Amino acid sequence: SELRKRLLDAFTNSGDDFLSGQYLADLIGCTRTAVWKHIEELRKEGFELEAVRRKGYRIVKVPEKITENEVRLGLMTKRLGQHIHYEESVDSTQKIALQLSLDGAPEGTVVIAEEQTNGRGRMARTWFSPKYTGIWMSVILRPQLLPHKAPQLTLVTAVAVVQAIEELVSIKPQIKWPNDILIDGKKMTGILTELQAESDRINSVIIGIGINANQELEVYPEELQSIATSLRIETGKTINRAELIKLVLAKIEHLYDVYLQEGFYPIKLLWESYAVSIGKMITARMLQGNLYGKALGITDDGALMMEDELGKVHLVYSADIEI
Ligand code: BTX
Repeated sequence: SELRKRLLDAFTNSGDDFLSGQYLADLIGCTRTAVWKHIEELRKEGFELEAVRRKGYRIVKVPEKITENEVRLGLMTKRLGQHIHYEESVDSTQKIALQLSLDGAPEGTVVIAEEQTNGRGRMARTWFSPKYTGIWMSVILRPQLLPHKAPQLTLVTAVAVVQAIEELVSIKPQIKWPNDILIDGKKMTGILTELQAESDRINSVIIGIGINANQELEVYPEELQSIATSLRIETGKTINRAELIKLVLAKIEHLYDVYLQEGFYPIKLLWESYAVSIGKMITARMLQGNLYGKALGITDDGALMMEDELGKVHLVYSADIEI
């Protein structure tokens, strides 16, 4: 906001000096309570502020940002991430990536933002994407595949993200069909695949990945606190987001190549090895209604196979799963 900007400008100009609440209130034309609220907001964004009675506030640490050079240095890919668009704040990286793809951006173009004000989930849901703490990115792929295969790329991506996390922090997350990555049943990553296609060919697939990296539990809105988690919450450590981005891009590129050359089968095996629901009784919530049954596995197309109580096997292509 405009007030926040002026507050930060004031701190920029004050260097190591403390600024009192009253001084700040006069400067930006609001109450001291409002100043205090803005300070709390800055803390949630990762700023560390020292507060001393009768002196006021000063900034002792600014949040870490993802820099272009940091991502470029040591990036081990040939295509993914060769073109990266960085944004401080966007409504949704998916929207920017879609526009870039319509403008002819090459395969592998990536959009990364520090914050999304209108991050998107599936089925018009929202994805909470607070500033400086997560990985909010969209990757443009242009596979020569029939459009109905595009959902498989969600599963390719899910395996890639899990492998990257395993390698970086030695935790083994689980995948919940089709697109959730969980730690101990809590959602740590969401993947959204959006397709631009004609009837028989894909123009682009835009893969949106949202990874909760460095959030503390308090920053989540109340309704998410019981269902969401971050790598920081799980490991107690601050994650270097640029490192994780590089790893994720490298793993996606590798698995995407395997997929293009050998088909879905090798991906399916990997995916099943991380899947949390296989063999369990689950409820699939779909537009047509709910289905209760045992999750058997996924088909070679990436659909979920479920056996109902009468022993009949159903294929589920789009649903929310409850375990
Ligand atoms: P989804 O529809 O499976 O999940 C959305 C649901 O997850 C929400 O309704 C809410 O309950 C919960 N949720 C929202 N935010 C979070 C969060 N930060 N952590 C855990 N749970 C949450 C999942 O959709 C797909 C999300 C993709 C997000 C990426 S970020 C980069 C790209 N740009 C964009 O706008 N979306 C994608």
